[in-house]
Amino acid sequence: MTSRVVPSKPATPPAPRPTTRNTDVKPAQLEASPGGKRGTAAEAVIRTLVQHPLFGDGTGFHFLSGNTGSNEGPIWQAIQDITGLKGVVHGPNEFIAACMASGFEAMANAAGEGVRKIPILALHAQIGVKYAAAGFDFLTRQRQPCLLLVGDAGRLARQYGGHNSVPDYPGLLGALGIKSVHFPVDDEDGAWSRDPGRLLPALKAAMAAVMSEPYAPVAFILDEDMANSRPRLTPAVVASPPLRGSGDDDEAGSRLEDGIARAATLLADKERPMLVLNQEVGRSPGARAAAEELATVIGARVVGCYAPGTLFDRGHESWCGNLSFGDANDVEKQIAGCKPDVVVVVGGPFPNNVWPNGRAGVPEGVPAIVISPDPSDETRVNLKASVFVWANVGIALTDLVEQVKQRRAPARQTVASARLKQIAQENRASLEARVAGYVNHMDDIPIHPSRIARELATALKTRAEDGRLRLEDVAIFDEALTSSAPFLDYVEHLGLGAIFYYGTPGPTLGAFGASLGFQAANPGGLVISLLGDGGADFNDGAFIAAARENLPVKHLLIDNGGYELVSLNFARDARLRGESQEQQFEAGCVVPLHSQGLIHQNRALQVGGFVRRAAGEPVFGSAYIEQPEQVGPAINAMLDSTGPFLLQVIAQGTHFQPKPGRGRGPL
Ligand SMILES: Cc1ncc(C[n+]2csc(CCOP(=O)(O)OP(=O)(O)O)c2C)c(N)n1
Repeated sequence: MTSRVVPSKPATPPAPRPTTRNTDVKPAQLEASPGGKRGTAAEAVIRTLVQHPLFGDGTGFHFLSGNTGSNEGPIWQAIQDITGLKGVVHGPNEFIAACMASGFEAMANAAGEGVRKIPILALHAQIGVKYAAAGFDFLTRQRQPCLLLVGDAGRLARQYGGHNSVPDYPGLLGALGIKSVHFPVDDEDGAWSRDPGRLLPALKAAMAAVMSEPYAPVAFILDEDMANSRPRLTPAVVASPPLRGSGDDDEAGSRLEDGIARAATLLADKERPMLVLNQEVGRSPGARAAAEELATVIGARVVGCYAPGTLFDRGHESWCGNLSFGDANDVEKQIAGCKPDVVVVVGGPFPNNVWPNGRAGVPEGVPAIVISPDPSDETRVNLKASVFVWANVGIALTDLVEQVKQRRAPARQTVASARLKQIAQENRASLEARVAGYVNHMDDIPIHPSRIARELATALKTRAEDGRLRLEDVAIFDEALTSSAPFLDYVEHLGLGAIFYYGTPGPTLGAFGASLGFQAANPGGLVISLLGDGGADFNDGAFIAAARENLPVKHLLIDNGGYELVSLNFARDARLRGESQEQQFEAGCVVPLHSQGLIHQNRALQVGGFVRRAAGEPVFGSAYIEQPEQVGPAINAMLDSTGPFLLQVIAQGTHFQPKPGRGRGPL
């Protein structure tokens, strides 16, 4: 394929720019004073947090990001004094900081041992929370525990009658999916209690909320003047709550037992069960192993819903991939296409975990079992659960497998095993067919995403085979959107299932920040961030964080010169209007969403601007390529680099690439 709009094409691959570790970037380590320095209320808050094992290691944070405004001087002062900034990764803005926190949580709690580390975001009430709102979408959509530590102008602002410029601040947070606890405490009668003795109980309440299932971000909002007061409080010790379903509440225990018994009975004689997994599986102890065993025992088709993490063995015979979201009834259509006779929804409802679109997802007449720690999931999105199991999904699934085994006739296992073989064969055949289709595009100019995907997967496989890396140490954050499909296909095709392959939870374009959070949670790991040029437009600030903090993420930018996904949506709208194929294509080519113009940002040059002060050398490795034969060498240079790296590949849009004679010509 050729295009008139491809700019200059260097004949030989450009030499990659230097890739050195910027070890001299950080200033000398600040001295930590774990006991505090100034006796402020803010110090009591920070000391209470860092001594809790979910938030810190006693001296510093596991991960704290954010960005300050005018109202939390005492909080940042306390962070610096007490921790010496240990665990702090400064967010260049609140949006990026929120995405980083999301990535950190996803990676830090992915080992199947449950929630081990909770990130903290320190923000400014007036503006910071608003700037972070798009990043909160990552956190709330994935039901991630994250503590927001918000500094508020408080009394000062109220004196001017301009409290946060939002009349209902808790309501604003609530609408964004965030519960909040405030200090001073807003008493029932509308008075503000400023009793310092109530500060740490309020903090404890926020910590308990963020540590408890169902997980979600929780804000603790502290007025500046209170943070700055000196009540000389002793830091509080806060207990971690038990998982839902593991406590010693007899009534809850027998309700759980009853629910599991009914679910097991329903499953025992089904022919075509389907398992829909959500992200709760990833962060619940034992849930993944139990889900895999359940799938084997009942011969289920397994799909991921809002489940971007590696929450299931992608090499398992039952694995059918992630559901896709586009039209409102997509999930329903895909599930109906499998003709299930029962659907088990694990860890949250669908099609949308947080803001339901009102569609049940499970086709009419098919019984559904919903397992979730969130009681509102029983009826969310109009899903009428035949059985609802209210518990941590690891606890529930582990019990459920045992109960199904006890209830089921032995001959059923033979049937289930045969069905699994058939599911695996079907999936393998369609994967092979897709890969065969990619082969035709290997030499395309502009470069086809499948060429990049094949080179990347091959390079990782080669390095794993010759011992240069362990696949278990590799994470891919995939926000390549319309360029994404071949990446996961090649990872599966080449048997690289051990890679932590994380599809974006969307719709926020936050991969840059989230991948930095991955790296912060796994400093020795190899993190590859796949993203588009549209995504890059929103995330420039993450380059700053990567360079300053020396977070050596490999950013692989697939630059198709347009907003293909948005264009696809425009084409869909044309289809819904009843327009012809030709008209749908024209609708998708709308400029500038699909510009493919001659002038664009050479981001490889851009990140070359991050230099060591002493020598003026770039600290951010980079390369910019346009030719298919450059892809392999550039990917190797990227993987060989020790610091942050940006590889920008000028690629084709797979749906709306301007064809010769149509679309935009040279400017
Ligand atoms: C923060 C944010 N703003 C706007 C959007 C709307 N949006 C969805 S996809 C998209 C374009 C993405 O373009 P690109 O990353 O190049 O991927 P492509 O669609 O070309 O595959 C935009 C702007 C969004 N998801 N997130």
